[in-house]
Amino acid sequence: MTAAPTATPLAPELSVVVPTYNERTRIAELIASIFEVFRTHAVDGELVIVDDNSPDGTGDLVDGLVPAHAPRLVVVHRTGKLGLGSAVMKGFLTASAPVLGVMDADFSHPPSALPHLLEVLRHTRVDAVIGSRYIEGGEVQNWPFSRLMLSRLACILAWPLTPVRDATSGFFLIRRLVVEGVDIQSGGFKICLELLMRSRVQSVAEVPYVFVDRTVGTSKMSLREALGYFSQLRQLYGLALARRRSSIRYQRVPPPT
Ligand SMILES: Nc1nc2c(ncn2[C@@H]2O[C@H](COP(=O)(O)OP(=O)(O)O)[C@@H](O)[C@H]2O)c(=O)[nH]1
Ligand SMILES: [Mg+2]
Repeated sequence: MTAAPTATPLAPELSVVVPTYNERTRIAELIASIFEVFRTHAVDGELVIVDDNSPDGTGDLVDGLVPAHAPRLVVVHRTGKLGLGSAVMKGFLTASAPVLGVMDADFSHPPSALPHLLEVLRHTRVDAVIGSRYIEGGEVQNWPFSRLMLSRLACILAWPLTPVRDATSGFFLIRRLVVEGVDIQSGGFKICLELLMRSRVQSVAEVPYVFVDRTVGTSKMSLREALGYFSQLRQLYGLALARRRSSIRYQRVPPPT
C-alpha cells in the first residue's frame, strides 16, 4: 500500500495574525470565534498566532488546538517578549495569504467585523483597510478616561503624518504586496502607523468599529511602550520631512448596514 498523496491546500484568501502574550484565558474562545466567522462568511481564512513564550502557557494551549484547524491554524513561538510590532511582522512572514490582517487576542477587535473589512478591500482595491475607533460610527467602550485620552493624544500626534484618523489602530488588513520586504524600525505597539509610513501603501480606507476593552487579563500597554511611541514618532516625522509629503489616497467607508 502506498501513502495517499498529501493534498496541498490552496493558499487562503486572508491570514489574520494575532500576537499573544499571556492571553490564555480567552484565546481558545477567540480562535473558535474567528474560524466560525470565516465559516459563516465563506472566507478561506488562516490564523497565525505569534506567541512570545507566554509564562501562562498560551503557546502550548494553542499548539493543542492546531490539529482541529490544520492547516489553517499556525503557531509561531518566539523565545521571549520581543514586542507586538515585531510579532506582527514575524506573523506576516509566516502567513500564506495575499491579504494580511492584525487583531488583538482579547476580543477588543470584534471577529465579526473581519468580513466587512475584507469586503472593503475586495471592492475598493485599496492597499489597506483600517478599523477605526475615531471616525463617525466608531467608539471606545470601557476604557478609563486616562487611557482614552492617551490613545486620542497618540492619534492626534500622528495626524500630520497620514490622512488616517486612527493610525494607532491595532485592527487592520493590508495587502501582502505592499509590505513584502519592508523593514520596520519600531518593534512596539504602533505597527499600523509604522506600516503606513514605511510600506508601499498608496491608498487606504478607514472603517469604523466599536472597540470594547478587555474583560479578562491585563493590558500590555506600559509607560515603556508610551515612551517608545515618542521616539517612533520622532523617526517617522524625520522620514516625512525627508519625503516632503504623504501621497496616500484616503477614503472613509461606513460600517455594514
Ligand atoms: N507576541 C507578543 N504579543 C504581544 C506583546 N505585547 C502585547 N502583545 C499582544 O498584543 C495585543 C495587544 O496588547 P494589549 O495588551 O491588548 O494592548 P491594549 O489593547 O493596547 O491594551 C494582545 O493580543 C497582546 O497579547 C509582545 O511583546 N509579544
Ligand atoms: Mg487589547
